[in-house]
Amino acid sequence: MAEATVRGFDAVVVGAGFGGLYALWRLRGLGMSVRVYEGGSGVGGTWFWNRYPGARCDVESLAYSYSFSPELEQEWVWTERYASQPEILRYANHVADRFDLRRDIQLNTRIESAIFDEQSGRWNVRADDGTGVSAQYCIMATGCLSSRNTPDFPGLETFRGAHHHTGSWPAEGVDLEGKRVGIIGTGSSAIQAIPIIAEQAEHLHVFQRTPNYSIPARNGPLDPGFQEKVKADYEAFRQPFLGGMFGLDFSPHDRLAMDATPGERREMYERRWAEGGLALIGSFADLLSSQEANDTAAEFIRGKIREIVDDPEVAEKLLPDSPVACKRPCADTGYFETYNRPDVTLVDISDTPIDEITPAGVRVGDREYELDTIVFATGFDAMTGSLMRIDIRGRAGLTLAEKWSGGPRTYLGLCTVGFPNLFTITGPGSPSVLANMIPAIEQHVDWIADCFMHMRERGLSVIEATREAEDAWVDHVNERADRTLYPSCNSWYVGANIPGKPRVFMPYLGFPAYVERCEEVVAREYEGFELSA
Ligand code: NA7
Repeated sequence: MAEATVRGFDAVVVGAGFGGLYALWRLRGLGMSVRVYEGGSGVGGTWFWNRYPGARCDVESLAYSYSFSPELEQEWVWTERYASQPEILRYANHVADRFDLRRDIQLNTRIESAIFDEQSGRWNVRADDGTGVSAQYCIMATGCLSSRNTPDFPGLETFRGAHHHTGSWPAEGVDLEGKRVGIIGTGSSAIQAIPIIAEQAEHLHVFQRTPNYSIPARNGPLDPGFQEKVKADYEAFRQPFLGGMFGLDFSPHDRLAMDATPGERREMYERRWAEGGLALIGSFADLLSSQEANDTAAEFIRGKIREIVDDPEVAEKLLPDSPVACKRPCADTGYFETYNRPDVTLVDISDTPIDEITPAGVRVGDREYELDTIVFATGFDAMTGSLMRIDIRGRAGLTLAEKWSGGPRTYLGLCTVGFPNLFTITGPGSPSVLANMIPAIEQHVDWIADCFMHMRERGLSVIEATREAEDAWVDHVNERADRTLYPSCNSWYVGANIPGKPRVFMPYLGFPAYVERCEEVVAREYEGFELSA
C-alpha cells in the first residue's frame, strides 16, 4: 500500500447492519473520524440480505429496536407484533437517513484484509476495489449470521432451473407462481418461508434432514393503543427484557418443571402456546438444564404437531427428538398446517441424504424430484464465518484463522489476544445470538465507545486483552454452556452444520450477568486488558 495514498481514520467499521450503523453514530459523537464499509448495496445487514418470503424477526418489534435515541423511539411506528423483513429494512434506512450516517458509509465494498502494523500500531484495511485505508481501531460489525452455507451438492452447476439461498434472496423477488419448488432445510428461515412458498408454488417439496420445534408466533397488527402506552414509558417497557437471560421478556418462571404436577405443566405450556412466540422456553426454570424437564416441553410440542398434521405418517417424520431450544427454536405462522396441503410433500432425507443435484432437480437415492426452482434454506457459517472470510492478521503476522483453528477464543466476545485495537460486535464468547440482538449490539458499541473515551482522556492508544483473561473467559463460557443441554445438539451454536468446523459452543449464555461483568471490568480499570500509549 503506497503510503501517500493511504487515508487514515480513527476507526474503520466493517458492516453497515445494526451494529455498524450504531457504531458510526456513537463514534462520530466522540468526534472520531470513521469509515464504514458494507458489502451490500444498502444498509441493514441481515435484513438487507434475507428477503425470502415470510422473513420476519421473532423478537417482538417494540423490543427489537434501538434505544439510544428517545426521539427515534417515539417517531417510529411498528405495525405488527413481529416486524417483517421489509419493515425492519425500512427502519434501518430511516436510521441511516435520520442520523445522516450515509456520508461515512461506502457501500458495495467488501473488506478483504485487515492487517495490524506493529510499527505504527495501526490497522491497514484493504477493500475488494483495491483501495486501502489505515485506522487506529478496527471494528468488525460483520454479523453472526452473514456467511451463507450452501452445501456442496454435486451437480448444482448442471441444474437447469433457478436456485436461491434464503440469505441472498433477490431484491426484486422470485416468481414462484406455478413452479415446482424444492426447499432444502427446515431451520428458522425455511419454517418462515415454507407456508408462503406453498401458496405460490404449483408443488413444494420440503427436503428435511432434521425436524425442528416451532411454536406459533401469533403475529398480528400491533394495537396502536398498546404502542402508545409503551412509548409513554419506553424505558420501563425495556427493563424486563434487559433483565432476562436472553435479553428477552420471557416472564421466566422460577419454578422447576418437575416440581409442578403434570396438570400444572400442561396448563403452563398451553398458555404459552396460545400466547405465541418463543416465551414457551421460559415456562420453567430448568427447561434448558434438565433433560427430564425438557422432555415434558418436548412431548407437549410433539403432541401439538400430531394434532395439527392430518397424516400420521407425515406427522411422525416432523417430530423432533432433540431437546427443545437446544437448536435455535422457531416461531411460525401456519408451518405444520402447511403439510396438510395436497401440493406440499415432505421428503425425509435423514437416512438417505441428497445424492446430487441433476439438470432436472434433486436426486435422493433412486428417486429424482423434478423441480423448476431450488431454495437453499441451509443456514450460515455462524458467528465466525464472516470474520474468517477476511484475512485478519495481528501481531507477528498471526492470522485470526490460525488463532481460532480450534474454535474462537476471545475475552468477553469483544477482543482477542494478539489483535490489539480490534473489536468484534456481538462476537463469539458474548451473548450475541442468545440475546435480543439490537440491545446486545448497543451494549457492545457503548462499551467500546466508553473505552475509547477512557483511553483518549489518558493519552492511551493501544488496548489488548491479556492471555490469562482470555483463557479464563473461554473456560467460563464453556462452563456456563456445560451446565445446560445446549452442547448436546448438532446446532450451528456449536458449528455442527459446517463440515470440519471445530465443535465449540460459541455464544455466551446469560445476557444480564454478562452486562454486569463488562461493567465490572471497566470499574476495575479495564481488568484483563493491557492499555498502553
Ligand atoms: P439453520 O437454522 O442453520 O437451518 C439450516 C437447515 O438446513 C437445517 O434444517 C439443516 O439441517 C439444513 N441443512 C444444512 N445443510 C444441509 C445438507 N447438507 N443437507 C440437508 N439439509 C441441510 O439456518 P436458518 O437460515 O434457517 O436459520 C438461521 C438463523 O437465522 C436462525 O436460527 C435464526 O437465528 C435466524 P440440520 O438441522 O443441520 O440437519
